[in-house]
Amino acid sequence: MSRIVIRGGLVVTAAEEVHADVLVEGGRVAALASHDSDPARGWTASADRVIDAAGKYVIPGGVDAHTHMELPFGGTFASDTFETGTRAAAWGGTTTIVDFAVQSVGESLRAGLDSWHAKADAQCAIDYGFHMILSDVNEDTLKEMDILVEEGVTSFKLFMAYPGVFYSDDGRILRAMQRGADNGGLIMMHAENGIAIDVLVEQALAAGRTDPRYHGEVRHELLEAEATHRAIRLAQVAGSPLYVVHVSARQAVEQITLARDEGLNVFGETCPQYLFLSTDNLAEPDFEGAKYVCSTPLRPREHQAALWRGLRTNDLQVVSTDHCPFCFVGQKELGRGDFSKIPNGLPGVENRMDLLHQAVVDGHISRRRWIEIACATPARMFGLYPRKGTIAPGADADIVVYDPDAEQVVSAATHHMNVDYSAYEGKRITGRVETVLSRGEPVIDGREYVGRAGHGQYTPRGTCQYLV
Ligand code: DUC
Ligand code: ZN
Ligand code: ZN
Repeated sequence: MSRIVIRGGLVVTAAEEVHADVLVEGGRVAALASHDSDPARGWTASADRVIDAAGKYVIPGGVDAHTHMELPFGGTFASDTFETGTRAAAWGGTTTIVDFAVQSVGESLRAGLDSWHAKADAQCAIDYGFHMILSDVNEDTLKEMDILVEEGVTSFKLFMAYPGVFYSDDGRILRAMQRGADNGGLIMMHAENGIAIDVLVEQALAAGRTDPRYHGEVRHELLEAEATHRAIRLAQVAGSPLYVVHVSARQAVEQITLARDEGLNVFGETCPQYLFLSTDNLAEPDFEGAKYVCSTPLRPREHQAALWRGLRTNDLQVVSTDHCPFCFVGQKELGRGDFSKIPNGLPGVENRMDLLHQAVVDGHISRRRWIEIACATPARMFGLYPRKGTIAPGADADIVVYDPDAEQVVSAATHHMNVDYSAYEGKRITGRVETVLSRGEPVIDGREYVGRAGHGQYTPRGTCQYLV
């Protein structure tokens, strides 16, 4: 059994910050001891490998609970495969992803899940689990939900947007929520009023408003807030918890805050693009705005303060990426002359941990909150804790040695995601991943990729750990 000691760093978890040496044995965290204490010296003497973390942070690997590798969308596919996307995730300090398997209309959940397993099997550099997108709620698929929860697919995404594709009406949503209330499955909601949005899309195009920036206008912030409100009340009626994905509008945060103040089990996720980018990007000339088309859309800059505040007050609990990359050339370009044909999604799985560290540097959140929203809470929310999301005896040794002083400039020229642009091109960031272990195996070693496709294992999940 290999023994690794990570020595001399500041161990940061959601709960505490301690100068400790970490002993890794057989892929798990075996023990922590005060730096250079007698036990720690003993480990160092007998270790197969000692990683010097002096001056560095030793943090749990990131848990990105919202990715879409190879997602079919708008006549094309998200450009990262499980192989390229999980490798890029590791470069950015993320050691677990939870991706969305898709049930298409008319198909069983099992068929959708099987095809996602086939895409991911033996391809991943890091561990992964699945949520299930429910596109067709009916008697059979409701029954299948119970089986999936038992098997470790314990969360289900429903869409109030995208009529004709992923959309579920309120009756179907209510039924799925009732089932989730019974079987422990967590309902994740894409909260935008897609029926109303489609009217506005049609009107905008008819009036010749075809540029990417109109994507943001037709997907109105009040239509996010309205859908968020409706989802909350449907969940309340069903007696089910609710997790609202990719919250971007200030008014949607208000709805979540209100619900939580009422004592409801309502949770909210936001993403780096809503914290760092805005409609200014969507309005970039020469169709460059297409690079920033995602749904929910980017909002005017003023909304960012409400998102940061929500993260500080715990009205928002998780930052995931909604990583769903499409190349500018050949993919985003499908929507030249018609913004509604631009595939929706942004790359980001490699950038999340760094951008959130920059938020620590900028004073938006504390260091421990960084780890809480990016590692511990997503692990708890989706039934992976304490195996994932922390550094504690018994946890998987998914550990990142992070240099808080390194300077980097984000660029498509140096990133590892399979996409021809970066949403954060030219952004200066303080902090950088140096070494990444996944279950004790080095994946990134001193800024060198030493991982392999197939190391990453499918990880069945328990149910949400925030429910009593
Ligand atoms: N939003 C996106 O931007 N892309 C994929 C699906 C979604 O809901
Ligand atoms: Zn969505
Ligand atoms: Zn998504």
